[in-house]
Amino acid sequence: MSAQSYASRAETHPTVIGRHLLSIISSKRTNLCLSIDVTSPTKVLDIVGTLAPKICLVKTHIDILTFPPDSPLSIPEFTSALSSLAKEHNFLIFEDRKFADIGNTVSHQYGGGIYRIADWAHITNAHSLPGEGIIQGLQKVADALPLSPQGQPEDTARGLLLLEEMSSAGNLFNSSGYRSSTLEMARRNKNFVMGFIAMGKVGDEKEGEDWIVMTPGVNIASTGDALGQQYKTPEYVIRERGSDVIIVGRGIYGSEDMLGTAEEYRRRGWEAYENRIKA
Ligand code: 6AU
Repeated sequence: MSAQSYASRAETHPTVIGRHLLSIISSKRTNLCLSIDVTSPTKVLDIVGTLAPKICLVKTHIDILTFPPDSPLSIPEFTSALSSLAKEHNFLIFEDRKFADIGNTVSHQYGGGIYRIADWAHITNAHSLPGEGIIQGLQKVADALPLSPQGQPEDTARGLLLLEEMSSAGNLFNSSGYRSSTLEMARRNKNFVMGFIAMGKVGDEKEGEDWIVMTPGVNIASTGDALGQQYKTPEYVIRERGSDVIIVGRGIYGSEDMLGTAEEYRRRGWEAYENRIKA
């Protein structure tokens, strides 16, 4: 379990984007990532605009948004509006793309197509199932991003999370060796892999390892949904299991008082962290 503060890890994390995220978490006192699985682009921007002070990260699924011909926003207009909100309110953007193909294919999916994910998402994620080429294919795109003349290094720094575990019922991540092989793959690519999607701490802190772990399947009002999602509380995830970031979707945007509920998740996630580092 990490007893180190977010602030001290913000000085030493091996990736630029990891240091940047940890410093946002520390200065805004929030380890809450808002996951926003609604399908209207304008609604996404409205919700993010309202909840921005409470969050360190917004997690998108760009491919569930609908952009009909009469849509008030094009895809680039949407991503540029989201990027402006991120700059203004000091949070990062995580596109939950869960890449899962060979390196050559994912490089096109990440850098091109209609979404151009690498241009606007600071963080994305991938399955380790296809082997290490997936990391190399994504990193090639990230490394080729141009830095704007007045930009900061973190503006175009990119990071990858590997899926080490999932929250859904009956997932196959416990099959022998899968999780340890995923960790080994991350260890060989430390300048791009910043951490994991997992249910709790990953890696060996005594060996100086520092992975940022983000945990989905967090809800304080429900234990699951009808399609296999399984929920835990912020206290369990952050304090008991040593994760760093809670990812919350329907628990927040499905509630009547979104701002009040987001504040409750922020406070509980933050207190769970403070209790962990003091323990
Ligand atoms: O809070 P929810 O249940 O409304 O949304 C959870 C979000 C969804 C999922 O695609 C995502 O978290 N997710 C992931 C991620 C982040 O990779 C992995 C996982 O194991 N479980 C999960 O729910 O947008």
